[in-house]
Amino acid sequence: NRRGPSFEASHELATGPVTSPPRTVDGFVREFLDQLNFGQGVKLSQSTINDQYLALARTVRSYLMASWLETGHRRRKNPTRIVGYLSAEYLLGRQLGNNLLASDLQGIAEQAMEQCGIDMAALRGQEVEPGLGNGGLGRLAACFVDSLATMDQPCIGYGIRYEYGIFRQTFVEGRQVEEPDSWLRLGSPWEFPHPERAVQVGFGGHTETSVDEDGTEHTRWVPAWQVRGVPYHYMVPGFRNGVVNTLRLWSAEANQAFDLQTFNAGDYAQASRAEIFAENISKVLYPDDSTPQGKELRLQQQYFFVACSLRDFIENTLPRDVDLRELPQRIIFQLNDTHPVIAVPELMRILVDEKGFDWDEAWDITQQCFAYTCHTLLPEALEVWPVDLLGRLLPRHLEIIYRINEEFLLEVRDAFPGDEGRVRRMSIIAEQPQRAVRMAYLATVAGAKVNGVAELHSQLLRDDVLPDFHAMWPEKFTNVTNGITPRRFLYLANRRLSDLINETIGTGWVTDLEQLRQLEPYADDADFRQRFRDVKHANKERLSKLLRVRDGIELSQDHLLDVMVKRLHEYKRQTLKLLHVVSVYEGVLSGRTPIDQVTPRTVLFGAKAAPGYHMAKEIIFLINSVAETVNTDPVMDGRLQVLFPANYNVTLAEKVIPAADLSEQISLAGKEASGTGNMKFALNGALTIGTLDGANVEILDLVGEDNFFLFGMTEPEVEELRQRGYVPSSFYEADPVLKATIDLIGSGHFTGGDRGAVSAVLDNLLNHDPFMALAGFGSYLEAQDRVERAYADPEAWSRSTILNVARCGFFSSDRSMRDYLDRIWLPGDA
Ligand code: T68
Repeated sequence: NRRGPSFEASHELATGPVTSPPRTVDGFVREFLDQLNFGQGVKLSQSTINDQYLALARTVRSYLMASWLETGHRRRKNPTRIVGYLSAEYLLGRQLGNNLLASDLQGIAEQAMEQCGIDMAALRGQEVEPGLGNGGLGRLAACFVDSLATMDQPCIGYGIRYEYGIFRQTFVEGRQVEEPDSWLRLGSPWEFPHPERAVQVGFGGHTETSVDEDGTEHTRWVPAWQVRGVPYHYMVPGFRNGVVNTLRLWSAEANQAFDLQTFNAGDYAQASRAEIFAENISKVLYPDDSTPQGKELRLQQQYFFVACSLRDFIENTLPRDVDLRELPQRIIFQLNDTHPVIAVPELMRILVDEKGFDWDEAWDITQQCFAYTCHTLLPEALEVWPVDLLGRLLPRHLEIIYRINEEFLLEVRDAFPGDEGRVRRMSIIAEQPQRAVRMAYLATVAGAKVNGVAELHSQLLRDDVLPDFHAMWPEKFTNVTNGITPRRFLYLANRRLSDLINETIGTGWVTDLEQLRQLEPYADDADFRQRFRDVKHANKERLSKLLRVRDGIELSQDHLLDVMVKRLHEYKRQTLKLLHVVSVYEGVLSGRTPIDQVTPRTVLFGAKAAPGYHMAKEIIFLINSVAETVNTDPVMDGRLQVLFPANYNVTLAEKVIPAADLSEQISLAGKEASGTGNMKFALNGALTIGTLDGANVEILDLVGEDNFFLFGMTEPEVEELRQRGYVPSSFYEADPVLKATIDLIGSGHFTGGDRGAVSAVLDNLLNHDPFMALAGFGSYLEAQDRVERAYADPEAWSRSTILNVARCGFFSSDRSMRDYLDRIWLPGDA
């Protein structure tokens, strides 16, 4: 007779609540050893660091599991409108630390590892971050899902499980070399594959139309080929609230791994062609940031993940008994830029072709189910798909887009009779330079709401990018200023500052960041200022240790740490920062500046360039060249250091940002939609040197002019200069410091005498300078002088940094989520 519960009892156990392991050190150790023994199949004594990391991750998972299941159960019982966040990118960062923080297991886990004789820091270091995004847009998505879980708002994050994320950047002789990011190679303990929930996605083929007895037309899409979308689920835990939401990322697989007949006949390559073809779809993240690729594979990725997501929601998540007329009461799909916009014709296709709705009713439903966020202002960054490509890959969707456009243009003609120019301007189909679908227009027409990501950006969106649409539907347009999660970017990244804050005002700020206001009076408390400086100093020490091991770089801890980390883009103006560096060096070299008047400063760059972005790669080479010369020239007496650690990513950001003194946010006004790095720095007690661009405007508003180094033209001034005719060389001629700076670069001083090696960047600056770096140089240098004067007074500087922290609560992504809920997702519920 077997012991243990009877069948009924065990069945009852299986359907009862799932229980977590005991929240004790012993309980944790037991679970960890179980995971090691039964999950990894090793004993502790023989286990590798990777075994231990995987077991630790699975242990943390076990503690979160009950909450995850319970959250799912609760959501199913209580039907509300949920958020379907559709994003081609999620730049998650490492999961272990975040999940320990969310589940409040840090202390227990540390002790448990100690009991097992394991160095927890080494295990943390073993995790490879899932770099499933390029930059700001992908990181924003990760912050948003974190906030929604913390606010107990139902959300499914939908995206792509790229097998290779953003490339790993290395430098070879100062030039960027890209290596594949095989983040899954050592196992990925945070994901749950669900092949049994796979869905089919069609591509290509043709459409067939039939007419039924009462004369109604029915169209059917007959795809030429299909792939399987397999969902992988990730936990998105809220901060210590028992909530765990789900991120559902899709992986593409072939329906038939290989053709056995062909394989048996000996043609192995041919036999697995279908598999390779299908799996290519989710193979790799496109490494372009803020510029669209326009490649067929990219469109395949986009359609693949939205088709999977809509199918998943409608067939597998929505209860069977819900009438699809009620779809808008159950879901709002937020379109994270135009990448998922093909979801609009896909939903129309499902409703009309598959579910038998008539067009008008389907369109009415669809328009309530989508909202669109735009993340750019660069006209060249607005995605368009040539109709021939789209028609070949998704013939039915193209027909649907044509019909949407036809009916939309009727509406335009109705609203603006006789204005054919306007009709042409607003058409979803561009005629020049080739017939193409303007995805931003499609999103604007279909979306219930359209939002920009900072006040200035939303205004420019209304006035410059989509003015005709704004004239037609002013109430559609709104703003939601971006935010960042205080859990990862303050609590986790800056433990020392968090401890100081907790001790001073309590821990309420973690989920209510405006509470940081209570720190304001402490700006005038000398003791507090000293402790604040101690924190900064300790963070610099931590960064210094990391860079020594990671990059073999030495960071001087008594320097002003001046940081510019973000994707490399001309509009962000890394070259302007570099011109400043070279001007300081040139000043000493030429004897204009006595060396003892140079503020000891370390300038730290972090930036990846899109592999195909030639100018950006040249700028990287120039930064590395300048760094090598300046760092080793004895004339500088070690007072100016330029560091450029390779492969800037979320993991490095978490170490760099808390150590920074100065945050460089120097894009040309009207180009950076928002920026979110700017918020992270301010919240960690760095002061900003910046232009009136993106969210800088709002940071300045909140922290006050005395606590922000403002410089440069406003957006209208930029436009005015462009109208007048911008001649960059006239600035070069008129400013002797600028001239000497550029001449020094041009002389080949930084490139071993090779002038050709820098000519592309210099020619571009002197003859085109599309982002007006030369026009900005004078006021930028003047602002840097103000920085140095301010830094010379540590007490006043500390006061400003404390006020920055105290006044930046607004930039919590929890507040962004509140705004989305109030203005877009659940308006009228408030
Ligand atoms: C960024 N955009 C904005 N795009 O540049 C930044 N683009 O100002 C803003 O703060 C951030 O979005 C969040 O709103 C991007 O990051 C991309 O990454 C991207 C990726 C693929 C194609 C186009």
